[in-house]
Amino acid sequence: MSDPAVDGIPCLWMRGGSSKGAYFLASDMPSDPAARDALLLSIMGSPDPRQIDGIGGADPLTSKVAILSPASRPDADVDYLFLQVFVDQALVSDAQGCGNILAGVGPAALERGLLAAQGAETPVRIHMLNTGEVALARVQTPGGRVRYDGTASIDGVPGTHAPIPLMFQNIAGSMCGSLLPSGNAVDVFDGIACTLIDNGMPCIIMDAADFGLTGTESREYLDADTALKARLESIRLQAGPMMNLGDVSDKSVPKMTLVSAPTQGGVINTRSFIPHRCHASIGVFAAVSVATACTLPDSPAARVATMPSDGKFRIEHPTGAAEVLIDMDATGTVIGAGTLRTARKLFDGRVFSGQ
Ligand code: NQM
Repeated sequence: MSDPAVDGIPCLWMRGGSSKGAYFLASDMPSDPAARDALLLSIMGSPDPRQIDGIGGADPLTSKVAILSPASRPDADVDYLFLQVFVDQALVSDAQGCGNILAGVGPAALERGLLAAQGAETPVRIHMLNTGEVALARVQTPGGRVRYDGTASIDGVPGTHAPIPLMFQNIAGSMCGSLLPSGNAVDVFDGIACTLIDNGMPCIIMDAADFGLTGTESREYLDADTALKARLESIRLQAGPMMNLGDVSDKSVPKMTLVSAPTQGGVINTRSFIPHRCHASIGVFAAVSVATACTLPDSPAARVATMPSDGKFRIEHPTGAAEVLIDMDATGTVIGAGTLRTARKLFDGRVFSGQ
């Protein structure tokens, strides 16, 4: 392999949903995971709170990586491995997926020739290696090229872009083995009622009021509340093993999500910690997991939610709301989910590691 410090590596820098990350082909990366992770830390500039010596944006939401390869199963078009590069720790984790970076996978796979465009819209079946499930993305491809401009908007991202609808099935227990890995809709840790849930993302759902909060506090205000963060971390470390995630001290899951009554006509309001910084909005799979928690009568989420009549769950967050479509069977069990995202190609070139 050529020297990444001297020759660089082909890299697509893209916004996916409300996150931003580097998209690589697996064939351009070291095959040894330890060597790959060391390279990614160097490329992103971690560990450093400012990531000044790398391309990361000094925020967990802009320190993300997608690694693409030809599909390894017949019902998919592309394999996608998500890696979270920690900002201020020398850690790279595959212990979660990412539905926002997922939005850029279809466009990136088309740009890199992993599949061919099919008419004005190309369906892309994405095998999410972190969880083993397949998502379906629809990418606008008029004239055989990916179209990024359009009229769709998502909260947390300025302007409008081409829509990329994402559909998911069988995501319950994606990392925890089952939707409610503890076997309960509610568990109590440190006196706080918690729903431990995984419908695409391991999350712990708690009522903001149980922490003396309204749930409408700003991201900055909550991020400065070190006492709150210590309480959340205590619960997270106790709940992680019960969610079949083992010791989660070095993992970016489970996400810690405070819920409260909606204030903008949505279903529920959220402040999601991912897990140590408050999210500027909310993750895609985290929003699906919160929406699913709203359907569990005993959950802290159900206590504050206003249920929709049409399956459209508007999950409010610090910069607006994320709309999640929830498909339920006759017994009220959630069997599928979907959401609308957009993505944009920002830069295509070669990225260099340190020496
Ligand atoms: O939950 C942030 C994001 C995410 C993950 C995080 C995501 C998801 O907003 O599917 O999208 O929870 O770390 O990109």
